[in-house]
Amino acid sequence: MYFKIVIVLLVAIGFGPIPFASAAERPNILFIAVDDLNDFVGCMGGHPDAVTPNIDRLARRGTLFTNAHCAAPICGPSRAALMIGQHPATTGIYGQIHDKDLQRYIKQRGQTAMMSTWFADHGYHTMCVGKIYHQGGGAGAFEEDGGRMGAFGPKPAKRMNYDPAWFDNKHGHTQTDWGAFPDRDDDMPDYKSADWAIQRLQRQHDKPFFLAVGMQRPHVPWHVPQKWFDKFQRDALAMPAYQRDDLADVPPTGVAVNEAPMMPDTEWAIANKQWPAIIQAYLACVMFADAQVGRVLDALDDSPYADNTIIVLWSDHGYHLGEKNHFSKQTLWERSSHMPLMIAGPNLPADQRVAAPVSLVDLYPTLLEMTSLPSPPQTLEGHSLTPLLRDPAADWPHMAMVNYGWKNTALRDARYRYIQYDDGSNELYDHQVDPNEWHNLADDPASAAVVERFQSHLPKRHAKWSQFSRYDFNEYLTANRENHR
Ligand SMILES: [Ca+2]
Ligand SMILES: [Ca+2]
Repeated sequence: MYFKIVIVLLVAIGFGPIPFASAAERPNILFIAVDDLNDFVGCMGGHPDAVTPNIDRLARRGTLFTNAHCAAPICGPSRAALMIGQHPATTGIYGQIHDKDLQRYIKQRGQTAMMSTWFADHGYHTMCVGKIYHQGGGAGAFEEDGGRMGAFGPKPAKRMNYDPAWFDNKHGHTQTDWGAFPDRDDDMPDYKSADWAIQRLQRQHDKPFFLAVGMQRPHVPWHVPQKWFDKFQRDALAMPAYQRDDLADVPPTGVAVNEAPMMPDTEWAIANKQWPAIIQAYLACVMFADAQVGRVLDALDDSPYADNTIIVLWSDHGYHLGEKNHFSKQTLWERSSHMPLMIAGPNLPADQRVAAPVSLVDLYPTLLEMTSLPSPPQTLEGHSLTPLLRDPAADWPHMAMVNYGWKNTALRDARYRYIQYDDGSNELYDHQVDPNEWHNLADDPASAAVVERFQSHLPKRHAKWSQFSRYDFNEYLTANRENHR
């Protein structure tokens, strides 16, 4: 009794745990996704020439997770894992999944609530625009859905830099292209998505809201208006770290699994003198997306909800821009899984950085705790981030896990990245001395104890590939492997 009174007093004078919402005054949630955004963000330091003033100010407003990872290094399974709160190794959703198929999966499985529907079932008004699930609003997973506003378009009549060498018999053409297009920002889907979100922020809401805004740049094609290209001097840009013989110490299965045949590779970009142009285009798209995020943040600040809204910003995975002879996500390496994650909101400390290894699957339990909502019927595999929001140095015994296809897994702790493929071959990188993952230590006898420790954290069970998740993606990984035999 006496102890309780002391705690209450401490909280009242501001020394206690962060007081998360009581049921009566639940905060709103502004949930911002930026597609294919890696750490080329000012506050993350992934590229010295990146310009992202709006995302940077959001980071200063709250907590930036500097070692955050997706659950899968491609759009569909990453987003499904986040919204179900379970890893692909549990759900079997390893490949792309159409929104309607995700709904079918949920229905067939039963006893499972996606995050957006769970919030709607518990008193929230849920709204979505742009890309949140793989194709947008999750086929009815939000009460109001503004759609994707034209998805990755508009596109020029003729591709600007596409090379037919990327044509893949099985998958056809890639979206990959770059260059200044169209003329005006307000022709861009993300500009229209921001408009849609701004209109919702200007409304009177009589229930707490969950507003999800999914920006679609910097996903390919890297087209934005000329003015964004003009912010970067192409020939003065820093080039990502690249070592020509880097893959020599990667097991053959790793070389195969981590290949994206529909994309240019670094050797192509060098031979065709396109690498600086690609970097410029990606940075231009990032800066454009940042500007649209800024418009939404400004609208929140001008609204009655400025002081009672949790803001979360995340990307669905990272992106290689030439590192390891690779452009795209679709690898188990650090570049593909490391992405921005930041959380700001009422009663939360500002200007914090957390270096603990965290995952996008941690968001579901985090937001439930911050809003005092009950747990959904399924077991959430993530861990609430609130201890780290309260104290960035809090004990965090968890690793971040990435699944890419059946039984291919990466694990990240504060220092190392461990990768193991379905045939048992593996990679180990020490980020303390090797941030570019150039030196595979897996076969080094001195690393045996570290490898063993990571192996004890691998999933005990790998769910079989779900019939609802595109299996041609598995065939694609298998075909890659055949090519390397
Ligand atoms: Ca993506
Ligand atoms: Ca290497």
